[in-house]
Amino acid sequence: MTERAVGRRVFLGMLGLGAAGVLTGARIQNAMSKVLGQLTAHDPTGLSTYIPAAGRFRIYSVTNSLPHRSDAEYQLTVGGMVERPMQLSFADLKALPATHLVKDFQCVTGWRVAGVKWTGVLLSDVLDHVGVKPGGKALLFKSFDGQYTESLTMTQARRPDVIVAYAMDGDTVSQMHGGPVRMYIAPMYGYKSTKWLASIEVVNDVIPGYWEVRGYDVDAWIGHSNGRSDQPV
Ligand SMILES: Nc1nc2c(c(=O)[nH]1)N[C@H]1C(S)=C(S)[C@@H](COP(=O)(O)O)O[C@H]1N2
Ligand SMILES: [Mo]
Repeated sequence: MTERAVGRRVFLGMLGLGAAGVLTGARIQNAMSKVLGQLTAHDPTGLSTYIPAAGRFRIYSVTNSLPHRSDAEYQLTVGGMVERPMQLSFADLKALPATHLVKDFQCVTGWRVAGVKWTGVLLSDVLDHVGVKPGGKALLFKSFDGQYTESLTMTQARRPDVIVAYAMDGDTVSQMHGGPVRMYIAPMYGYKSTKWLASIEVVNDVIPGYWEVRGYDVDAWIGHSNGRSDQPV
């Protein structure tokens, strides 16, 4: 495949973004060169992941860019209404018990990727690690893209299919997919799963996230929200 053909296909993939973040102008060039740089540097043969097709991920970023943190510099800040506020490095997260899930990923715009392998730390294990104070009833997630936020109730957060993910399909979570660390909230539409996760704050009430103040349901159960009837995950 020629370099030109690769670029075209990646470009077409990005056009599949829909309302959730079309890359434009100079920013396309910037994001494209990063994507292509990443492909050639780390994944010269794995191109099919990025080619738009049924059953494939689309890459979304509301900031029109792909923020970067290396594994070595990564820190997850966990604070708010907790006994022991802390910063967890990539190594700290990997030292906590690992949870493996094999589950679909479903976006509210309709695309679904079947049987994705996810590895990470149960969010409930992270919460136990820091100790939730009485009155801590919800969570606020923030991205190091500086814009994206999300929310969960404490009950939702403690489900066994909600993880702080550091690996995906047998590799680290790529920059495009929100690495080094992103959320994966299996039973809810993809917008609940914050990419480029910077912080988790325990709060006393749900604070609607980026897409939720723009009209999507706060409780984003797959098949039971947003007027859709997809098969639950
Ligand atoms: N920081 C951040 N997280 C995000 C988004 C985003 O634009 N920025 N998009 C959300 C949406 S709508 C979906 S469907 C998934 C897409 O994940 P992917 O880009 O790895 O396919 O990420 C979610 N998390
Ligand atoms: Mo989405």
